[in-house]
Amino acid sequence: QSAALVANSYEWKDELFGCDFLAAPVSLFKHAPLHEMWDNTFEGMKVEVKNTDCENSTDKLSDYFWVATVLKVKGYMGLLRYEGFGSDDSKDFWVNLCCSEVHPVGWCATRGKPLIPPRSIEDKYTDWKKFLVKQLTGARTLPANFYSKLNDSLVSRFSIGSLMEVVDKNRISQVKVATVCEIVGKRLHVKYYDSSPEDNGFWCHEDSPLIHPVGWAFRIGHPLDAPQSYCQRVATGRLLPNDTTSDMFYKYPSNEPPLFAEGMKLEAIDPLNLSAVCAATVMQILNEGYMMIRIDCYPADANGADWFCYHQRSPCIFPVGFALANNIPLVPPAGFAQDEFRWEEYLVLSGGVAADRSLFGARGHVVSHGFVAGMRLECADLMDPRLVCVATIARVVADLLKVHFDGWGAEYDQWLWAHSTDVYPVGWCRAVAHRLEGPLQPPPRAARRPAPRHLRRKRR
Ligand code: MLZ
Repeated sequence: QSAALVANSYEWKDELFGCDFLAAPVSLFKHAPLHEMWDNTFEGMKVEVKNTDCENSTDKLSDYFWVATVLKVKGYMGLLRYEGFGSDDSKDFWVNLCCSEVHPVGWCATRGKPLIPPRSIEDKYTDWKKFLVKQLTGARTLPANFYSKLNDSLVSRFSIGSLMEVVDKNRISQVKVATVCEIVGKRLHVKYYDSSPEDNGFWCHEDSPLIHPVGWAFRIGHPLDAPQSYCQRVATGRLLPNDTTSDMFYKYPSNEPPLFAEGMKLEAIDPLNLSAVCAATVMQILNEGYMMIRIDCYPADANGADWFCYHQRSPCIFPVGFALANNIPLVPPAGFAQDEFRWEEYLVLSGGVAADRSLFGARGHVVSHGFVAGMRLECADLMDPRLVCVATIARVVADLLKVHFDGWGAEYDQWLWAHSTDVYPVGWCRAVAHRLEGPLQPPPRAARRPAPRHLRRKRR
């Protein structure tokens, strides 16, 4: 039941103690397990937990428990203090509240496990039983079904072998038929139908807008790379047991008429470099509100291989002037210097027309996601999406987050929608047994050797 430890995975530990460590609350992540009940549930709760402050705590077989209070919650992590320590914080410790390490009060009694007071305070009271009864009267504890609810919330809609259409990481203008080969915490590891054994495929959350049901490309009019038999099958609408269907995927409103038109100019997050907001062009209108967009700074000779499908309701496209208004450096079209580029001049020069502001809806006005700069989280590195890394919110602009990977340069930063399924609360990886990448550490300083004698400077 307890999530397995993943080798070489980073563990949030001492940094959690810092008063300045601000974890994004679990309730802000609508795709995260138990988000609906998490915040305000634990603080002040009493739980039963392993007693590591006892004589034979190093003995692997020791199975002593004690009661503790959850003092603070940061992400999925809880700060615990053993009962009896009063205001003494010297033995406080953090646990991942999802990892079956904490139990409801009464759990030990039903399992015949001994409750033994911590050694450092064993002389503090003579009648520990009386003390505990007093402390526990009227106390809240973990709901008995907590871990079964947690397990339920981890069950994926997909299974190993599920067939879907996934953006081709090597040619972003097409989707490829792919199969789910692994699922960790509702993140799907998919392999393209024609991938070589060395190819690692692609990773994304099951609610990601980058994956689609069988038949999607055909319906939308989107380029597809698939075996011929697949195309024939899709054309006839015949489904096989492993085929995924529309109801299993993230859905944009699809009954709207197309809002944009070919040739319109806009600003968009570069799908190949998420740290950049770029001048872009609508290249083609597809069905159900989808369209192909090209980032204007890409080199000119790609023959459409660099077009990328965005939905007209995507939170990653913006009206002309959005970057400037929000103090985000805009990457201009190829051939323009960043500090010289002006949309007005460029539109006149190129005869282009800016997509009207009204097409982007109320974007940038309603901000109700709750994220603020400085919050810590875990985030998929979408340039290498099998990696989930420790990260910090560097900026919030309306419903966009600029996520910074701790220790890495700003060129690795990612602009993400605040409701992106690629961000997770602190402790998520451990909770679902996904590997977590730690901060990039500066390389150890080269051991200082004394300079050769003839190069040593003379003392004055
Ligand atoms: N090999 C890659 C991995 C970078 C991962 C960064 N994650 C924040 C590189 O060095 O570019």
